[in-house]
Amino acid sequence: MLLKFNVVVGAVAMFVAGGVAAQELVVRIGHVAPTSGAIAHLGKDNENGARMAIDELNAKGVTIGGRKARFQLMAEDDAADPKQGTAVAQKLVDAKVNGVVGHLNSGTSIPASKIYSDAGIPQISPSATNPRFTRQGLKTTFRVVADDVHLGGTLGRYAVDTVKAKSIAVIDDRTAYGQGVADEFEKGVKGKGGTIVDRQFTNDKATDFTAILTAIKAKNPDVVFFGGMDAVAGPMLRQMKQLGINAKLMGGDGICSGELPKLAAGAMADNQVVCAEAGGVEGAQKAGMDKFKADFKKKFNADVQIYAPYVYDAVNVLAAAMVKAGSADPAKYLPVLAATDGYKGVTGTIGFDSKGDIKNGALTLFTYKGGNREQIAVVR
Ligand code: ABU
Repeated sequence: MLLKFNVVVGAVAMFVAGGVAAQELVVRIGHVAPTSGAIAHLGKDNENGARMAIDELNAKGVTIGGRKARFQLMAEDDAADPKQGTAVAQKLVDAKVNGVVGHLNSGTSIPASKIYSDAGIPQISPSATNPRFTRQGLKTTFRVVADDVHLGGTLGRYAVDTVKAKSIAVIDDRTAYGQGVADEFEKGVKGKGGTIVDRQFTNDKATDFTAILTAIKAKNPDVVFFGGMDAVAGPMLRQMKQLGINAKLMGGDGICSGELPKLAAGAMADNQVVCAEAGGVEGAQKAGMDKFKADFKKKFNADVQIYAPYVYDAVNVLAAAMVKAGSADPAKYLPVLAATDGYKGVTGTIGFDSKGDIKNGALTLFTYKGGNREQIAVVR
């Protein structure tokens, strides 16, 4: 009798478990950033932004097309290397991800975008700022930050109009991002009648800048602009100090991290660095960003570096489009994603233009004092 009862209970449990499993919709979100190499601290920051969004979506409970969704993060490391970037993009496509947030770098996001596009999978970059990313005519590429035309141009005009620089030297790291943002900076300077006295280049793995900084020192610039990432800018600041170059160092979002003072190891003077994040909030929207940063610190015991909040918003924008479309099938929710407008995120209001770029993107100018990043202004 007891044996008979146990068999019946077991069958009911299996039926219930099977029923629940059949109802649940697993939604795979790919995330790609360099979590190894010189900018792994930025890659981990981005990845944690994705993890935070996914944990919250699962805790809240989201229904898509009448089925309870369980979001799954598929995090990949591209090491900021274009070849590894395309390899992990193919891996995510083969795993049938429903959407991708990434990659962190323009140099990896651009070649990977063709692979996602061929598979019809939406990709939102939270940090790749090279304009080419959204100008390839692909329907699957989106970006929740401003691009380098906006970023470099604004910094170039700021160098002449506000910093009052009379002579400016430019260095870039020859990456898609570094060279592009430096070119746009130059255009901004020249458009305001400013003078570029030297242009030098390095690479994204370099640690010795003696030759190019010695050449620049001979031109005695007020400002050195660096198109590249914080892992190179930190040692560059140290060597500027060793060579007695007292110029300001300006740069785009790639140098504008919380880690830069540590990477400069005490060689950064107060107000010496001026950089810009390719987004920003002000007024009433600041409270949401402040809360995000506090929650992030509590969850990961780490401060936001730059783009974790943009990754968080990008994941939530994908989820919102799936909910609205009633489907996580990329072909079904892609048109809804493309029509995103007025989405209220922690990084501000998100809507996409016809290219997939953020509408009315902001920039935030920062300097550093006492080793801390301090906001100068939010500009559009
Ligand atoms: N936007 C700066 C870092 C990422 C990139 O565009 O390569």
